[in-house]
Amino acid sequence: MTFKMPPPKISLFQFESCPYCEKVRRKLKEKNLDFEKINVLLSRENPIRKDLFKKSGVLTVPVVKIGEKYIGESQRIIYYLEEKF
Ligand SMILES: N[C@@H](CCC(=O)N[C@@H](CS)C(=O)NCC(=O)O)C(=O)O
Repeated sequence: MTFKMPPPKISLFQFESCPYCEKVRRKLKEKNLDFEKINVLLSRENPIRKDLFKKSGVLTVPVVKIGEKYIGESQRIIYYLEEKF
């Protein structure tokens, strides 16, 4: 008998108009992964942006949260998605 782990919850912190975010959205769709988009504010002083920096170590978006893991930098995210899914 085999058990399948449920896929982890994926959140994408992003700007809709950001090309790096678009690259990540495309990869998530290509992998058929469900994800929620969280549009962040432009100001790095925004508490959500500050928290993202604390958790991912990256000042820019996109940042993905996969399960409890935060990953920033679009190319790192793409590599991670390629490796895990
Ligand atoms: N090297 C980064 C570049 C990401 C980037 O430049 N994101 C811009 C939006 S397109 C950003 O977060 N700008 C807001 C800021 O720098 O605070 C990546 O590939 O993820």
